[in-house]
Amino acid sequence: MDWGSVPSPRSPPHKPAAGDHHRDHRGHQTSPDDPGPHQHFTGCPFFHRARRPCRTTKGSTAGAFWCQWGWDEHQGRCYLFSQTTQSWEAARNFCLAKNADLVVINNGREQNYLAIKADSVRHWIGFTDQRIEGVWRWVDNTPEAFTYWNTGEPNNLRNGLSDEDCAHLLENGLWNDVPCSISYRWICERAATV
Ligand SMILES: [Ca+2]
Ligand SMILES: [Ca+2]
Ligand SMILES: [Ca+2]
Repeated sequence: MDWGSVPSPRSPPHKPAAGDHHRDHRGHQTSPDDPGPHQHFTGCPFFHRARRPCRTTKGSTAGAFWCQWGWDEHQGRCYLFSQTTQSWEAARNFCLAKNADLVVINNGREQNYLAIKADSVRHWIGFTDQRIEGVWRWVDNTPEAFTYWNTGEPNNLRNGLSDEDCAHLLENGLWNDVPCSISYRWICERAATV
């Protein structure tokens, strides 16, 4: 990366790690899954972050977007990849509290991006058949136009206790249904700010 005439940074940018909790400059406790109220923005030089939003231009068609610190921007959407694990319901509530929701995968391009970012770790997505067995619905009621199920899934395999009613990304990026009470990482999605 070419920093041009910018002086050498005094310290490297902070990269949150699992279990890494700290307090930000306003005294708010933050965590990897809850970046807190920093006025930091992805895609900006780190020395720029605390001063004002910087804007990143994505290609020639998307215009300028930004996401709050801790979120990743892609095609005008912001994504938060959790560092901890929770049940599907708790993960969804986390996203809703961030004015977001569990990720809705609309097409192959979004699927490819998410599979790469998930880095072979299982993550909840916002797809469930809890209401009517076998009728899969996105959390935002997006029509089921794109699916990427693993071979033989969804199979609603009964593990003795409950149906498999919540979907997640497998290590290979394909989807599987499992009981919603299992604890996995998750991905939140919301619109980027233009
Ligand atoms: Ca989406
Ligand atoms: Ca099911
Ligand atoms: Ca399954």
